Amino acid sequence: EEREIAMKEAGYNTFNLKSEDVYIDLLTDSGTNAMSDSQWSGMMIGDEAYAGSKNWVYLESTIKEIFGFKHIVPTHQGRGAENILSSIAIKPGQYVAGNMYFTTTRYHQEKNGGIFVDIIRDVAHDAAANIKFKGDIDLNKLQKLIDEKGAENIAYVCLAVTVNLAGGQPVSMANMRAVREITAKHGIKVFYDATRCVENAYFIKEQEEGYQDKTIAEIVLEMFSYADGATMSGKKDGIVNMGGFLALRDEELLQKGRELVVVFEGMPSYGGMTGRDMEAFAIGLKESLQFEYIQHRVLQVRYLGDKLREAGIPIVEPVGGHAVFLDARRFCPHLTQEEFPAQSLAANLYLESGVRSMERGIVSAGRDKNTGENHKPKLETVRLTIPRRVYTYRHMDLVAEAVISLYAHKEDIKGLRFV
Ligand code: P70
Repeated sequence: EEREIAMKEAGYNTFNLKSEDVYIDLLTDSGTNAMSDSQWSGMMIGDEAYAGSKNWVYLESTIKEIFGFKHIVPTHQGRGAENILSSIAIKPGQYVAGNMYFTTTRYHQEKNGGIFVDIIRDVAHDAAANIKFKGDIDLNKLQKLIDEKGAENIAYVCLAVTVNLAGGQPVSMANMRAVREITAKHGIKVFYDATRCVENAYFIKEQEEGYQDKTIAEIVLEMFSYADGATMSGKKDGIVNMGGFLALRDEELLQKGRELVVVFEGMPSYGGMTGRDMEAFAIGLKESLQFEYIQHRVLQVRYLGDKLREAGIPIVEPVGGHAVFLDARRFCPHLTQEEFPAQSLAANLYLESGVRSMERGIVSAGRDKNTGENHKPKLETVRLTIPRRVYTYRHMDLVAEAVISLYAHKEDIKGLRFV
């Protein structure tokens, strides 16, 4: 009864719930990580100087070492870096090609006059297709875009590792290398969204030929050797609650980026983070590269996915790095997309169990600016996102039981309408 009241008050929108009304919180893996004892002790040595904090010196050198980039601009979180990159690297009217979109990333690209083009392989839009490296860029689509629009009209390629909205799907090293080769021929820059890059590296080690004997650190370094720069939300694979950065090779872009960070984020030696945040971020990045950590992370997510699949629950295949996505189209075949099946499924999962999840479908996709019509994405999903180092396998059992028991009476899930 309490959950019914809470969900109604939240307008059947899981974002509007109070966290104290939530039992197991799988809304996101962003900033919800548990920090280690080392990170907490790092918090105690915060150097809160306005400029030149020693924690910045440490964070900067750590990022340079891990990713191999020459220049780092700190930001308060990922979207701060996206704002700066989009402002300095896009001329109005230019195309920005990406392997599917992410909401904040695409917003900043479009706000700066960019025209987003999705060049992910088609199969990434098919929830049921169980194939490796589903996040790969379709090289033919990339080549076609260059041939049709001209290299000078493409601002850059934005390559996300992993692809969040496709289900946390990784990109293969072979694909990153090939994208580099094609773009280099035409002088087009490539910027990565590094947000979940360590999870991506784990998949490469596990599944791509020739990488089994490499360390996660070696794989990450090779991945970014094919990029001109990157934006990162530290709130995911940085294992912190807040933080981010923009990495660059180009001096000219760096100069422009440093000018903008001052007005949007803070000085180029903190960018919206406190000294203690920067210390914890640097330590978190190092910890994320430990094989035992990242293996546990990815396998815990997969454990939940396996349990659901075995019970016949329709999920996005294969299970990605950060979440299990319920396929709301197959879960609620009695609802049309305009009845917001994923939104309703997320609300009903909360009512069933107190588990909070996130809609990733027609509501998240937003509306056409000009016509006001809903964008209708092919993927209509509910994301069960696992925070890092927070929950146990027993919690995963409970989540699986909740989904399975809801599935047994799925016909009761009603559609929603906007009021
Ligand atoms: C999520 C979060 C953030 C994110 C991301 C990728 C691949 C950049 C960012 C931005 C938080 C979120 C954001 C918008 C709507 C819902 C949820 N993803 N790139 O839960 O980073 O949040 O630090 O600005 O996934 O997936 P930041």
